[in-house]
Amino acid sequence: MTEIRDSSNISVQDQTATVRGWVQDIRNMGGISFLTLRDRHGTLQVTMPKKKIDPELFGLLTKLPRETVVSITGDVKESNQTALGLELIPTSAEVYSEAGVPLPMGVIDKVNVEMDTRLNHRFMDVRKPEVKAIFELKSIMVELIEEAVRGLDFTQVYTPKISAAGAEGGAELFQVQYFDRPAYLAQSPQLYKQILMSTGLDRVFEIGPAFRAEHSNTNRHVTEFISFDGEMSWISDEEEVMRTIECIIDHVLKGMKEKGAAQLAILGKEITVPARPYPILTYSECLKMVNDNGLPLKEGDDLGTEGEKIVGDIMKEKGIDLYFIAEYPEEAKPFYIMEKDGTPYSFSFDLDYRGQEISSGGQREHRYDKLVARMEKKGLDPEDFGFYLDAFRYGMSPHGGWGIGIERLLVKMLDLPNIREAILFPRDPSRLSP
Ligand code: AMO
Repeated sequence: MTEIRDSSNISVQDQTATVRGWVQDIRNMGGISFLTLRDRHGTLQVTMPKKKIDPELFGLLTKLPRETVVSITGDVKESNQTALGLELIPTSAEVYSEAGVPLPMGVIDKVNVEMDTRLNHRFMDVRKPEVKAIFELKSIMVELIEEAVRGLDFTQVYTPKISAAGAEGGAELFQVQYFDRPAYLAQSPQLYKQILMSTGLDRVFEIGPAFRAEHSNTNRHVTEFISFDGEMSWISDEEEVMRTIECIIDHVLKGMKEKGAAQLAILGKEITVPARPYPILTYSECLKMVNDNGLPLKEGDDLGTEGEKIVGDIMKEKGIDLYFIAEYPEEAKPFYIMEKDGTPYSFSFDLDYRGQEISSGGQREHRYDKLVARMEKKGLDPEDFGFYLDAFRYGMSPHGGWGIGIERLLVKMLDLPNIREAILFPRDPSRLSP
């Protein structure tokens, strides 16, 4: 019987095989025609010597529009002309779905297509091996993240994505209609992962969507991204959290090199695994670097894209890709971050990867009175956060955690030019479809 094969597991020992996929290209050279059949794993050459093929089959296969989906059965022959070392001589074929003409964009044409055109026709774009490889790597990355964090005894949790209050700043909330009242899309699991620290589930993680109504049209902001959040109890300082993320990222980078080798080869990329421990800079040190390089930021200012880049360039000269920036002014950090008493600073950090923030976190304020005071200082009404504050009134562990934007992590790892390259169907202020 003829077995179903794909381009990764076909061999001359098969003698006959059925292969399914997309017609990538057809070249008619007079007495012989070649059809390139593409499937998930690669391409296979279907060779059609006119005289040896049933005329009806020859007529069908040589006239198929590019990107038509077919199943082709034939004899497997050795060939020194093809990358696989074999070719298929067809004996029968079935057309599952004929592609329209012209195609909205090419799959193999070496012309530069605008990002917008690619995203509008993402189903075509992902047919390109180098685009598909990115999403396979993203999947491998998530598997490795989970492996690492479970190895550290974290429990996976799911928190609501429709909520009554935001945690990361009012202006960036998407409002939705929830029956007869307004609700908001979750900006992060912040409030819920902290509530869980009062339950005894004292190490939790979540990988899920986060929504930000940010009007930024940049290559690193989107309005929906996947956030990898962790929260852990019984910490004595924020460095414990930093070393935990470092351990996870180290596992991910090493694992990607191994499990993602085939996809990395398609992309022509190499992943470097930095030495540990990752250096910890302070905000004040970074501010000085930035000022010395001509960017006039003041104490308390966000380092911003430009500031982060200056620090990234200085670290790059020292051969350092990943580094923490700790002790931000409390003013620059959200209400849930613990202040460093008697100083204007806080127990907070960011993790930067080649000049871009990919994570932030810190030790949280777990003392009820201080937390309420901090909310008031930030102009928030504690009454709006009753469900959150309750968890701090009846026994809360000291804790801290982090949020990592997984697309930013992937983009930096693979040195991609735009966060949209790492999201199948990105959402930004001007894109809501497909
Ligand atoms: P923060 O707001 O810094 O912190 O977000 C954490 C990480 O999420 C990613 N990120 C984004 N990625 C793409 N597009 C965006 N618009 C976007 N906004 C954020 C970044 C960022 O470092 N609750 C805290 C985390 C914590 O303290 O646990 C938080 O959400 O990679």
